[in-house]
Amino acid sequence: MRKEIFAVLVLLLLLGGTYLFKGGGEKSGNDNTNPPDQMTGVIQVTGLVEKPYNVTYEGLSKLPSREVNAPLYCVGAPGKVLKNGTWKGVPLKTLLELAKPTGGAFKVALYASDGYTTDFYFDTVMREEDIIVAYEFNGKPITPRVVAPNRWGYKWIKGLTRIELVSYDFKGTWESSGYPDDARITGDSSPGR
Ligand SMILES: Nc1nc2c(c(=O)[nH]1)N[C@H]1C(S)=C(S)[C@@H](COP(=O)(O)O)O[C@H]1N2
Ligand SMILES: [Mo]
Repeated sequence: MRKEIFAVLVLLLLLGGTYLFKGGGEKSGNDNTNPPDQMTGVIQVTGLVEKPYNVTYEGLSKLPSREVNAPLYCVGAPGKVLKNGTWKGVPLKTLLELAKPTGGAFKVALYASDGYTTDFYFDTVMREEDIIVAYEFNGKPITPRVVAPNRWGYKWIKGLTRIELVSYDFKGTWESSGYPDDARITGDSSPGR
């Protein structure tokens, strides 16, 4: 009887060992076989700053991060949640502070690889640390994008390439065509323009 228990224990240890061995390898458990493109991109932080710099998409994940739960809504289908879950990323505020703003900034202009742009008021970004540049969604890597809780999807710029502090009233793709600059979601209806 004791022998049998011993045999079972040995078997369990062997199985456990195999499992751990397989699980201990590099990148195991990450079945990211089809990574989002531009995982090797760069974000420029520039404009009214003392120390402009570039951060690679990989470098982002080494900066102080924060997790934010927020649903994504598009003005085109206001009642429908497009994406919902946990976004992990670096506060836009942190990225700006690393560049040492010189003062005189009014807007944060944001540019993407497809030519899309959006913007935030500098004040808003410095006040709301839940506005992040996310590089993970529900534990999976994504091409860095802005997550702006309680704001319409047009603020959630994807494939970010440039963050620029400017003194003037920069308006992004949707904002310049008349959509509200603050993009705040107030009810379940889209903003007029
Ligand atoms: N680069 C880029 N980012 C973008 C857009 C775009 O056209 N290009 N569209 C925005 C709009 S209007 C919405 S509603 C959301 C949609 O996000 P999704 O594609 O992840 O669903 O992305 C936003 N970010
Ligand atoms: Mo949208």
